[in-house]
Amino acid sequence: SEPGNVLSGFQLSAVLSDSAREKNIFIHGKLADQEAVVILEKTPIREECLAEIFSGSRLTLEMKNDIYSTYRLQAPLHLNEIKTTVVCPATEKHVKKYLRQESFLVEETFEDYQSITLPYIQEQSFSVQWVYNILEKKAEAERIVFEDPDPDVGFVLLPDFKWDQKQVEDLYLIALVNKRGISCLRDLTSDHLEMLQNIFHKGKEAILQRYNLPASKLRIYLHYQPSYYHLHVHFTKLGYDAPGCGVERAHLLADVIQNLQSDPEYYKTRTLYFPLRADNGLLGKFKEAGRL
Ligand code: M7G
Repeated sequence: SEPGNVLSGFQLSAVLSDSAREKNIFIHGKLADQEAVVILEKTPIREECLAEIFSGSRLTLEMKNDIYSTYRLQAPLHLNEIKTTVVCPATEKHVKKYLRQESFLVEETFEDYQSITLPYIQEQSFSVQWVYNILEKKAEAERIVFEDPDPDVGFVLLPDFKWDQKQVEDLYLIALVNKRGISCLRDLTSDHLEMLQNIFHKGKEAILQRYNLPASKLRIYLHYQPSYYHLHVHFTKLGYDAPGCGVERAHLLADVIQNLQSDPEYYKTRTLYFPLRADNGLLGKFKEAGRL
């Protein structure tokens, strides 16, 4: 827990996006003279808290008409928390990542990947220091749900920071591979099948043990393009619309495994499609190359 209130000196410069339906707001500003992105999000109402909400709240009638009435309910403080994520110091890219923007679908052949995408991501991608911190137990060590320490096929499974772990309805974990230097889907060949199958099987098993959620309730996938180029797999609860789990970016791990089984070089020969947001630098590179 953080001493004091690090956000009390926050100076707002812009709202990047917000959603009344998702009950969140992404803001850009300054914290002690450093650029910062702050995400505020109201959390789901948990069934096991209902009794406490009903008995321990103050209720103010707003209107009553026939059989209809609406109230303002002041829930006990600890049930009225706002999940808050802070990125500080934030780079220009972080600010852009959270800015609401129009998207465009890119068609990337393997040649495009080598000549356009790879040079761009080698120069421009987010630091993966946070991943190394987790793998080296320098951060979030107490949050680890499962670990296979094998240096080649092993991984660390832990809650994604989008998940507050309060309810299984919006379960979201990530598996980070121990092995360094595998940046994304494009790097995968049949040499990595053992690692992928290991994540698939042991990840499902660990989630069943810890959360009592069977594989039939899980969506297990990789993103292409990811935001962070150290190979990782997303595990989310089926039916929960996790941000960014849209069909255009998600590749089911089960399909990835089968594709590599039928063609060891699958991801080095296929055209892959993915959306990029309007001011993404990579989109500019595709335009410059006349590929858009
Ligand atoms: P991605 O597909 O590279 O990018 O997934 P996306 O954020 O555009 O989906 C990276 C995943 O790692 C995301 O689901 C993030 O929420 C999560 N994540 C990012 N960071 C910086 C952290 C972190 O520091 N800790 C944890 N536990 N998860 C993170």
